[in-house]
This record gives sequence, C-alpha cells and structure tokens, in this order.
Amino acid sequence: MENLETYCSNTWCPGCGNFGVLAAVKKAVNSLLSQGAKKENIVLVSDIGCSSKSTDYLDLNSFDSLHGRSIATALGVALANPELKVVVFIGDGGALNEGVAHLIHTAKRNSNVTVLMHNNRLFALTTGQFTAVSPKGLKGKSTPEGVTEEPINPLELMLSAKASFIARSYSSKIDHLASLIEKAIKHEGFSFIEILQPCISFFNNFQFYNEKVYEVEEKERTKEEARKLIEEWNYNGEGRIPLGLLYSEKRETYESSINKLIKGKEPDIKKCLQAHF
Ligand SMILES: Cc1ncc(C[n+]2csc(CCOP(=O)(O)OP(=O)(O)O)c2C)c(N)n1
Ligand code: SF4
Repeated sequence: MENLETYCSNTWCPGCGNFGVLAAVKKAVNSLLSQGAKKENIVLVSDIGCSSKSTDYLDLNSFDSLHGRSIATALGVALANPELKVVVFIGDGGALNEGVAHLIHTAKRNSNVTVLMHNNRLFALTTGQFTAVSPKGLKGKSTPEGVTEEPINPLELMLSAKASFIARSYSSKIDHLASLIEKAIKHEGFSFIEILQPCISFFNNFQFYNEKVYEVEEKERTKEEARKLIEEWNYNGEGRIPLGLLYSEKRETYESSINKLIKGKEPDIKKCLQAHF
C-alpha cells in the first residue's frame, strides 16, 4: 500500500470533512494500483479552493487549474491522451457557480473524466460566501441576513445534462466513498460524485448528515427511478439523503468519437516543420 504522501504540510482546519475525502481517494488509488493500473497514468486536475488542495497532498501527477476551469482543463488532458485516468477535485463554488457551463458540457459530451465535487455548500477558502447549493436562510459573509434564493440540486442538473455516472457519498463514510471513486474512475465516460463534505469552520453540518443519510442498493435504474431518488432531498432541510451510485449508463465517450473523426487526418509533423524551416 503506497501512502501517496508529499512534502506539503496540510493546512486544512482540524476536523474538516476534506480529510475523509483524501483518505478515500488514497484507498481507491491503491486498489486501482493493486489491480494493475499504472501510477503515471493517473492525472489529477485541481481547481481553486480548500477542496483543491487535495492535489498538494497526493503523490500523483497533477495540474492546478483556475477557479471553475478545472473540468475544461481535464477534458483537454483526456482528449490529448485517452490512456489517462483524469480526476478533478473541485468545490461546489467552482463546479456550480464559476464553472457550471464546463460541468454541463463535459457531462453532455461524455468526456472520460471523473469529477469529485466536494460539497461544503459554500465558498470555504474565501471564508463562507453562499453558492448555488447553500440552503435558503444560510447566514454568512455575503448573506448576513440569510440566503434568499432556493438551492439547486446538482444531481438533477447532472441527470438533465446526460452525465453517464451519477453518485453521492459522504466524507465520513470513507469505505463507501472509496468504492464509488474506484467505480467512477473505471467507468468509461463522464462520472460525477457529489461528496457531502462539512466545513467545520463555516457550515458544520456533520450532525445533520449523520441523521439524514442512508445507503441505497446498487442496481440498474431508469432515469425516472434515479430522478425520484435524487429528488428525495431538496438541499434545504427536508427529506432523507440517499447515498450511492444513483444512475449509470453506457454511451460512447467524447474522446472515442473525436478520435474516430480525426483518424488518418492527423497533420504530418515533418511536412509542417519543413514548411516552417
Ligand atoms: C474566477 C475566480 N473567482 C473568484 C475567486 C476567489 N476565490 C478563490 S477560492 C474561492 C472559494 C472556493 O470555493 P469552492 O470552489 O466552493 O471551494 P472550497 O474552498 O469550498 O473547497 C473563491 C471565490 C478566484 N480565485 N477566481
Ligand atoms: S475552511 Fe472549511 S473547507 Fe476549508 S479547510 Fe477549513 S473546515 Fe475545511
């Protein structure tokens, strides 16, 4: 078992849900390595935020992108080399506010990318402004009187955007999360895991999740069945919170369809160089 540790000192607040996510990623990566995956073929792409510090703490190839742009960067990596397993670490702010267009279109394209969305339900690194998934009424730096808007449901969004692997887990359930991460990375196409990740400093909802979450059986589901499960929780207070692989389907990946299109039409590098020199 590789500990995958780096020389970086960890700057997360003690008790942060991100520690559970990091432990689950290490477990999933080790399991993949033990099954023959090559370490050099795993590429992590990070965004900006507490969640994206994960790449600093993992001894794997990684690329630090801009806030909200990591998913577009990951698509580029996957397209350039279809051999790679590309995993994005992104916060709910990066995924659903700054970068929501990239999230939707990368899901629609079925690019071979795994997105781990650390959902602490606010912009944590900048000390607690509201995001698209903050519950109505949440008080913070940008909403001293409480959020007045309704939160969106990111899994509903992913179902509509045609994501081919949609799952939810919780940072306190390390084994559950590790198993989903492993499945998501093995999945051919776009995989999205929403990770409920309490931010102990600005929105400590460990107790709320401990009381509300439950694990669903893993089985094939129609979109209607998945939608029903996904709508059980409204991201405010009401409803139980289902965890697990909620929807998956097989569909051709973006990389496969583009590579078929360009096969045999690649530019002749020698001729290009001769034309220039
Ligand atoms: C385009 C852009 N907008 C805003 C910022 C400022 N900024 C840096 S980190 C951050 C919060 C990140 O929140 P989130 O993406 O939810 O990740 P978390 O810190 O919660 O893990 C913000 C707003 C930025 N760096 N770039
Ligand atoms: S601010 Fe919140 S999300 Fe960021 S490290 Fe601290 S507890 Fe974790």
